[in-house]
Amino acid sequence: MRVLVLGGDGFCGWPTSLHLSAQGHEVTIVDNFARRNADVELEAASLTPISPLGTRLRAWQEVTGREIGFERFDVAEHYHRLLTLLQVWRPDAVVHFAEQRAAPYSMKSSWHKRYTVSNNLNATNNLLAAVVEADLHDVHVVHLGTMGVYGYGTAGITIPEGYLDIQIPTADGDVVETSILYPPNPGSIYHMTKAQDQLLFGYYNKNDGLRVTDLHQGIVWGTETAETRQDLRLVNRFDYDGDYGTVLNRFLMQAAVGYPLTVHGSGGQTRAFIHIQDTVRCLQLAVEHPPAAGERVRVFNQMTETHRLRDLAKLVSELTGAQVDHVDNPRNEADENDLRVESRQLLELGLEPITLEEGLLTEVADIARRYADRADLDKIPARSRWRRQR
Ligand code: NAD
Ligand code: USQ
Repeated sequence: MRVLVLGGDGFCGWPTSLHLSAQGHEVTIVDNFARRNADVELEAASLTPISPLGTRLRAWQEVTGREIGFERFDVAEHYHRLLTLLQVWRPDAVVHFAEQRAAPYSMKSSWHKRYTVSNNLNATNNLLAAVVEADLHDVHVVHLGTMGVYGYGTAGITIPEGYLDIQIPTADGDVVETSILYPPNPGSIYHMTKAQDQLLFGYYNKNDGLRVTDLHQGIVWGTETAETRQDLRLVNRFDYDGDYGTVLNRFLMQAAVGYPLTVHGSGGQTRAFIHIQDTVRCLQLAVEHPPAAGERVRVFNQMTETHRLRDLAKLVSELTGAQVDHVDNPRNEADENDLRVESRQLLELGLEPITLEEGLLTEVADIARRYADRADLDKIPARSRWRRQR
């Protein structure tokens, strides 16, 4: 298949592009390097020494003989570049990673809120409008959404895959049965853009019959995949800073450099997780199994397990001897929540989940230790606050 990967230079997009290419798909990446530019803005950098994209692509060709194409433009701004690419290249599937993905970054200031909303919603709307204008009604749009659209209160039920079956009592005493999008309850401006993306998908699916799979992904951990391990120039990024670093990778990195693990508040928050190797496998499964024509937007919960943060910190501490520090929580979020998630559909397509086990945790901590001299400890504290301090 021909697969266009929007945001293919990022943490999930790069290993996904390599994995799809390794499976024999023809891949072209689009990226505007917004993520690399955010590193410049934040004076932070990936713990692993990532190569420029040109070097990455040449290395992949040298190692495997496979070519991955690249177009540099902004999906949210350069509509006609996107339209022309779709018209000329005519992909079978478009994987859409090209959004600002960090909740703390989205909450840093009004500029960051406005940038995140305008980047994410315009990128998604431009893609959908361009698919319609290019008359590519069979193309399969695969979007990376987030588990965070459901919110992190305790729902008291197992969170379904996207839709909730409900019964509504009518005025004449009957009951109407219907299925609605699970009520969104986003916890940051970033998560809110993903909740709004869902409405865009629903609308274009209803009006234009577009085929869409929305992957509600949990927090990704790990860094390397089978493909990125093949050459140092293919190494994936490892974010650890207070804006882009996600919790489990941060704990593993902190343990590796002897920094006390930064648990926000009580650590009673429960979240969904998935290893990066499973992310790329899920993307392959989603791309290779498009929804039928006329099917409603398909939603998969792309996660393999849930964990309470203080349990994760304890596990990492027991493995590495790291101290655990309960710091003030800069976010506005529930201190404790339970989380039960339905995630059958990807398993039915053949996913064999990689779950948290010592070997893998140690491997990630080893990578962090290998590059510890690149760490800037001043970038570790999470300084973006959800509420203005008066
Ligand atoms: P990332 O920031 O590393 O990658 C995103 C890529 O998209 C970057 O290379 C960036 O330069 C590019 N990009 C952003 N806006 C663009 C635009 N307007 N035009 C062109 N390129 C643009 O993020 P990631 O961790 O790889 O996440 C990818 C997707 O997966 C995001 O949509 C994110 O919401 C979702 N997701 C990530 C995680 C996670 O834990 N990393 C979990 C759940 C969902
Ligand atoms: N947290 C800590 N200590 C830290 C960092 C975070 O306790 O040092 C806590 C946060 O307060 C939060 C939880 O860990 O309760 C998760 O934070 P995170 O930064 O790991 O993840 P989050 O902000 O939710 O965002 C990440 C990705 C995002 C994706 C989301 C999936 O950056 O792109 O959508 O995970 S999910 O969480 O399922 O919504």
